[in-house]
Amino acid sequence: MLWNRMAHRNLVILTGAGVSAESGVPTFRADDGLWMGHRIEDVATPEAFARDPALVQDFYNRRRRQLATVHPNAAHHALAELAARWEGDFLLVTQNVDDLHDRAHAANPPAAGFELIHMHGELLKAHCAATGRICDWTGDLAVHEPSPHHPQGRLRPHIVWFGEMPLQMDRIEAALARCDLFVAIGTSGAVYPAAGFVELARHAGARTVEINLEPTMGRRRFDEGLYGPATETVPAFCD
Ligand code: BJW
Repeated sequence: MLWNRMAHRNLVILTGAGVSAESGVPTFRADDGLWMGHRIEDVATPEAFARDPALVQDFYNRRRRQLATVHPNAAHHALAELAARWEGDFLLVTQNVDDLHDRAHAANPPAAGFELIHMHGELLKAHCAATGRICDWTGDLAVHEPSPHHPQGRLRPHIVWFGEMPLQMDRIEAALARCDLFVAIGTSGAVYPAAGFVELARHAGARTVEINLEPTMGRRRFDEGLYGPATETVPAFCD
């Protein structure tokens, strides 16, 4: 065990693309900066969707299909096991839009104080552009998919694009304000507001730990770092 569980009751863990990388889901900011042939900034904005809805729907349709071919890895399962036995509050905030954490927790139901938030949305959901109402969506979305919630509405991916407000920020900020252990796993810290969570946790007096393949640009903001593939470091950390 790498940490004293008794000294920490309120835990917040932030995950990013690195936690799903070994499941076969590509990360966003690999060396070439490309994501399925696109710069993420060119497809993950409301402006891109208005300009070229076919390109954006196709981008998310391909990712939704790919999700059916991947599985949770040892890091997702270690976090689910931790959630099953954690006695305090445990907020798992993921920036990932895949459902790999959800599947791991479904196989290992969490204790009462646990909550999972997808702050950047979910690939397997769509929302009505007119009403904001959310529905499950496992297949492809048509370019102008009619909304079941509004006669003139169209469905779009339930994804938080650049310039849009991430989801459930009130709950996340409230948990950070009282957390005493904050861990960021597999995220580059390139995107705000998630990149600023470590500062909110530090302000609350929390111990802060970065777990990543390699030290990130934000390494100095953390008390400690643990480096290597998530499928090895996360189970070791959670043990
Ligand atoms: C491994 C590994 C292995 C690899 N094991 N590790 C302040 C300053 C400057 C700009 C802004 C600012 N505030 C807001 C902005 C604007 C903008 C922003 O941050 N822009 C930046 C480019 C600078 N932010 C926004 O627009 C956000 N909205 C917003 O701020 O609203 C206003 C607001 C104000 C105040 C409070 C609250 C709100 C919205 C951001 C939406 C991000 N959306 C995306 C795409 C949609 C989802 C999708 O299509 O999938 O979300 S962008 C993309 O980046 C995706 C990710 O969730 C996100 C983070 O990426 P992540 O997960 O960190 O991945 P990578 O690839 O960057 O890193 C992977 C890491 O894993 C690396 O470190 C590897 O080393 C590691 N790794 N293999 C362990 N095996």
